[in-house]
Amino acid sequence: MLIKRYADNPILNRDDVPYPVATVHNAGVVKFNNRYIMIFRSHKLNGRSILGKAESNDGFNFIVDKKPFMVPATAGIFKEYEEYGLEDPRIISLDGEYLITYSAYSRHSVRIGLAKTTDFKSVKRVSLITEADYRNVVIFPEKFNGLYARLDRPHSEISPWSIWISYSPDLKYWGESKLIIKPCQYHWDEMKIGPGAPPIKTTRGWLNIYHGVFPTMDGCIYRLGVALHDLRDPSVIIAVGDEWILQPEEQYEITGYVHNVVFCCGAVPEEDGSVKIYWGGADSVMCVGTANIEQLVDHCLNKSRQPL
Ligand code: BMA
Repeated sequence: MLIKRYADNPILNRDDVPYPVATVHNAGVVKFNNRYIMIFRSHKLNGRSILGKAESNDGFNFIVDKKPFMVPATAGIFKEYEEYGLEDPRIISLDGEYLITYSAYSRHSVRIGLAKTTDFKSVKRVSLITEADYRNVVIFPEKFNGLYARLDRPHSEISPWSIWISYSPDLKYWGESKLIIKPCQYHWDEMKIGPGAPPIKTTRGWLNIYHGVFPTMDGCIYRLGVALHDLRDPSVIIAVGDEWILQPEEQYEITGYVHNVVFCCGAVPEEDGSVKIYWGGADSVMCVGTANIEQLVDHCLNKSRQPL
């Protein structure tokens, strides 16, 4: 087992939230002032999503804030593009700021919003960084040749949904986009893939924990896998692990708001070489497990599949 599930999973469910929600899932997590900050998604009782915040001393026991952290904007350009809700946040720390990317839903489809905070008390929206039909955008926690880099997941009607990379000088204008990993036919990630947690720097490359989807007669199964990107040029894929690292197996992953889902938006590397991986179970609850970072890198390298 590469990932050891925490014995007291799920670590958060809707009863832990002091305002009415149907779910607590798909959270970004970072360390801030030696505490763990989690920004999670919740469905409200009308089916639209908002983002909540929880804090922890140990990364396992979280207390949820009394009020939501981000709800759809009520003014400006964000109002128009967040009307249907905010989903699946990812958080990174870069240059003394925390950057939060999230899916912004509206009658005009889904695109990616970028917000910044320095204290997790106030949050400032920066820009809508994609056009329509993007989800799962994850920014690297380092720049490359002075440019920000992000993993993208545009939608397509003529090709399975895949992982791309793009760059920006200022977090606002993005380009130099390139396809880097595609789903693999008749394989656990054959239907679509998408970035999961922000990439983790290791001596052998950037470790990318991503999700892959397989269609069955009983609906889709969401699993997690890993890929390794070149340290200097993250558009170069060193390896993609052939086998998944986590699949829905526990009751809280198999049944819920959407069955058979493990979905990751955050992972926290620790100084002892372990990583805490956070995932939403069945789009209903938050879960955590621990893994050894070097073993995840070995998993990519020892048995790989083609990236494209
Ligand atoms: C994806 C997103 C995720 C969700 C997953 C499983 O398309 O909507 O937020 O966890 O489906 O329902």
